[in-house]
Amino acid sequence: MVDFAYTIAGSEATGGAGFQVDLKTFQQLGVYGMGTLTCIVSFDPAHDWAHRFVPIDPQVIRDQIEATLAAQAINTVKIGMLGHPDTIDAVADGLASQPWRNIVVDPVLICKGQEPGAALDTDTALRAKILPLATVATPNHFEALTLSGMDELSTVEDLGEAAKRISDQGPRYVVVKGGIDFPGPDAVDVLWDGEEITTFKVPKIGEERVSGAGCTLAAAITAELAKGKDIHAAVQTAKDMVTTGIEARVSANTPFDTVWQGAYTPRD
Ligand code: PXL
Repeated sequence: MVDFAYTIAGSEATGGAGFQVDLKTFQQLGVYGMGTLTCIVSFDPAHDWAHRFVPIDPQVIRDQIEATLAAQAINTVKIGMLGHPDTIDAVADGLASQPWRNIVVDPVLICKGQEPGAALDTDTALRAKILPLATVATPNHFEALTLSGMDELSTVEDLGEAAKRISDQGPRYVVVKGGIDFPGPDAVDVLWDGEEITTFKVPKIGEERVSGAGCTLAAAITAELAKGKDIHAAVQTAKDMVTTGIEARVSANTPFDTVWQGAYTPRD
């Protein structure tokens, strides 16, 4: 029997983030991917790869969610980039239309290369309407700082404290991705499961940002939860997939190399 995973996310046309990454990750992990587009991001090669952002009409988002949920009994969804308060309303309504086993929220506040604080009303709506619905949240370093209200995240204890504070806002499980912004030689992620902190650590592969690492991690957690894995096993598989995907990264003319999900072979 096939397991289904659903992504509600934005398109990033070069394949280095968002919807494209989610579907590649789902496929590689052996789950049937379904998806609803929230926005279209087209980098601008003539202007330093700046983000050109177009939101999808909220009614079209509602229609996509309606079609997807009518087609299959789906219990696991990943929420990626939303980008506009009207999008957030459409997605919150869609989520409220049925019960879910797993709602994985990757709280995309800004993309790489964007200015922090570019869209404060969107961030506020995300925190008010989407984060409380999450069963799992996967903030990166910047998002964890913003959502926890902490001044710095420079130790594993800080990452754990941020995860707990974010969990207080709704999500049962919080995975904070330390990434390249976390000081030291290791790429550190922590999982707060409501009772304890688990640390996932591998040596950093280079000191450069790689596009798609965060999306891949959250999508892989989603796929594994869809298969019925528990959160600890899901995060471990996701971490292994991201590490392998960064080792095999694809270079591009964009400012960042991108993760290659196809390099990872699932163990089961
Ligand atoms: O990495 C965050 C992200 C998510 N989704 C889309 C994006 C980006 C960053 O560029 O474009 C669609």
